[in-house]
Amino acid sequence: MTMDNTDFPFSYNQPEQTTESLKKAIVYKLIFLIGRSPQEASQRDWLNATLYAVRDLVTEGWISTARQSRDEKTRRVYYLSMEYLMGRTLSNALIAEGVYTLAKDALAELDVDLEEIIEKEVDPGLGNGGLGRLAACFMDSIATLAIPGMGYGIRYEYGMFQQAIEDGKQVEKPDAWLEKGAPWEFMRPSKRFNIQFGGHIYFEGKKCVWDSSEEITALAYDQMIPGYDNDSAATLRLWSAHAGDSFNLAEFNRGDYFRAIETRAASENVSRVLYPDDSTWAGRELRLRQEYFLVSASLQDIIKRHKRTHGTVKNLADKVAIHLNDTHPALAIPELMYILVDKEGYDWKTAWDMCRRIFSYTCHTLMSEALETWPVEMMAKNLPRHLQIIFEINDYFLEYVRTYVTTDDDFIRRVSLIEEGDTRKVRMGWLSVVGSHKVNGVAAIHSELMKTSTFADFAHIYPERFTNVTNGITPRRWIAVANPDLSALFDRYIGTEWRRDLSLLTELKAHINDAEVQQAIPAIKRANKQRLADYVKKELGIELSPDALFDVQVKRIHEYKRQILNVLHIVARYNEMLENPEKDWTPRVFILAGKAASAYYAAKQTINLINDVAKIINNDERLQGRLKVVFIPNYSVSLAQIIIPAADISEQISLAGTEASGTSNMKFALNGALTLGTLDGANVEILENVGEDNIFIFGHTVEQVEELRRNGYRPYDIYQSNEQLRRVIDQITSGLFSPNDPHRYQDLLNGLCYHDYYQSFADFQSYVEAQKRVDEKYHDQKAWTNSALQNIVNMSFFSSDRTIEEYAQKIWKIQPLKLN
Ligand code: RUG
Repeated sequence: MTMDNTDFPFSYNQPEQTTESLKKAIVYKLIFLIGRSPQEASQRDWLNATLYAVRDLVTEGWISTARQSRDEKTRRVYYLSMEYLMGRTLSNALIAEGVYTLAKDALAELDVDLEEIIEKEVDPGLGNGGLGRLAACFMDSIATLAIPGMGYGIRYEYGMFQQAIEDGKQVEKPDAWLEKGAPWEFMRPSKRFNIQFGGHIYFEGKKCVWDSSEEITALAYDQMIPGYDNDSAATLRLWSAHAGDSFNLAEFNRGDYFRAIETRAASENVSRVLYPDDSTWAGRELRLRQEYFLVSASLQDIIKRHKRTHGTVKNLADKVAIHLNDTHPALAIPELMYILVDKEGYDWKTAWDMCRRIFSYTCHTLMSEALETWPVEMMAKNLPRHLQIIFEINDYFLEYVRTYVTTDDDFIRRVSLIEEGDTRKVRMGWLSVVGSHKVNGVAAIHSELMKTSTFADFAHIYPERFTNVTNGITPRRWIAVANPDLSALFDRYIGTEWRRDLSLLTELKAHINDAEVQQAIPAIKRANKQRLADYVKKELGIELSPDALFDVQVKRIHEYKRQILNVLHIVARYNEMLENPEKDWTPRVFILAGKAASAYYAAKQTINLINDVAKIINNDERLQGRLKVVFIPNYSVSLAQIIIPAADISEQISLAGTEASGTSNMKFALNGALTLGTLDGANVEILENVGEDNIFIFGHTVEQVEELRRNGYRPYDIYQSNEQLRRVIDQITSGLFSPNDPHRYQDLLNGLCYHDYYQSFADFQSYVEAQKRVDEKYHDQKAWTNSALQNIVNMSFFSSDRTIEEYAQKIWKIQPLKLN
């Protein structure tokens, strides 16, 4: 049957929603999809019924956007990422569809509280931290801007572990997020691809044949990402591993039925669990297999879709852009070569030219421990043909370098895709640069440093390839969903369109001296602080006053992020407060949250120390409640939505040159917190946008950090000369905070006193002084409110819509759809 756009047979034309229609839809889903009557429905049943009803509102626009992009044969981008931290769907979707209030009213008529059921939704932790959350913000912007494209990832059965704190220590519990059902997703039984592993290769004349020994099926699950108020939605396709119909025939034929079944179960391990490492990686075979699983399924899907639309792969590079979110999906480069050369019969040069036009790569780090390298042997065992392709890419590349750049052996050894040594390794960062037409860093300073440090040799070979696209965050989730009171204030003064166009915030500048705005800003902050205080009271039993200054550091626990510097200052402040109890101390609450990778000893020790310090301080009556320390367990997107709007101070205190960008820094500032930070990552651009009077900058610059390293940094000298610091270290050493286990922090302290790779001691004094400036400013509430406002109104640049527009124009060369 053929049909044109007008007789699309399933066009249901969702009628304009009313409270009544939404109520009906929810009850219908409850009864006919969930199988419960309203009388016996649980909160979760109501949640799922509402999700199904709202999903219907998004679906038609989703289908028609995909159809339009197919009909118009537009160029598309495919975003490949091992991580997505999407957050809960319901509130975001209700806002995108403009039916939040309707749904609230409809449910109220059914005696159900919308906010309560929103809290019941599982927050899938399919990512570690900044990188995964960035991918989620990008999907939201891609949908809102109607950029033709989709995201690909893995549907891990177990996401990021749930963190519990027991006796001050982190304990990891499995995150079986799927057990509660996933009503937002669509299973796609027909979208399945075979993924091969292992075996060997041989040549038939010039043609290479890969005879694999293992096959797994990748099965697609789609999620709709609703665009904001545009009747459109993007797709996030997540792959799940299934044994499919494949059996180990040898075992089966030997009559070993159970072994054959066991093997099937083992092959499904590929999508079983997310690796909980952030900014570091462990060279484990299962991770390599996961990366290939994502890449192979996605590329097969892309090629199949392309052929269906265009009937050929000849114009693939004209119509397809594939973006690599870090090196994790870098195997996509040899995979495309494998498809083009071995399957489609292209000659090497044509295939390679296409490849380089198609791929682009974002680097999210400078730290060498985060750059993946895979042992050649491991790759040979799992992906023999891909290893062979990588060797061939390397031969061509090094030939190019020798011919056009230099014959210096040392240089050539440095840029080779293969690291020589006891164990030969494939350098995935190098492969990503060589196989892409554009490589970008994620903040201005980071992109510059990439060219002078990690990728200096490559910037010499391909100077035009390197560029910057500063990260951004979606105002839909980080203001509209997370901070309804601030959203309402924006609506009153600048209208509602800021949700789609954050540059409209500049219009608020004309109103910042209005008495109402001046009163509203602290009132909104106070209400958000109360909301957080209620949460802390309920979950941890700790009483917090919303009149205290809320000083917040929430992010993965990592030495380079220097939570330890925060703790050292807290103890120093504690000492000072006890020495000068009569002083007019600004009441402070230090709030920390974040997960440590399960095998990261120093990070776990840091969590323990924070909790030990909190216990002593929170119970010391001499402080009269003017100092509190809280570690909130199990940090997640939904927790961030409560914590970030409540912050007065945003701690962004990584050592200069280590945090590629940071994105929580942007969320905090947009919600009116003042940054206390180093000149690192996007803090630098936040400073440029908000002005130096509205931010607290401290610490060494990148140049000073490097100089200190060059000249031999001796933290022990600082320990000896800085009395305040010495006292803090001595107190921790003496077991003041861990009386039952006085030596608990010896390793951590030795590390600081004798190595201190991230130079916490070097920045200690400057940090303490900056904290004093914070106190002073907070005493002047009017000045504080003005600075908070300057932060809010100057955040337009940090919208992920701006970021995605830059990617679309500069890198992907993609136009938004003009939605029908
Ligand atoms: O550590 C970086 C953050 O600075 C950055 O903001 C974020 C998004 O670009 O990515 C983080 N990151 C880097 N997460 N993993 C890595 C290295 O694989």
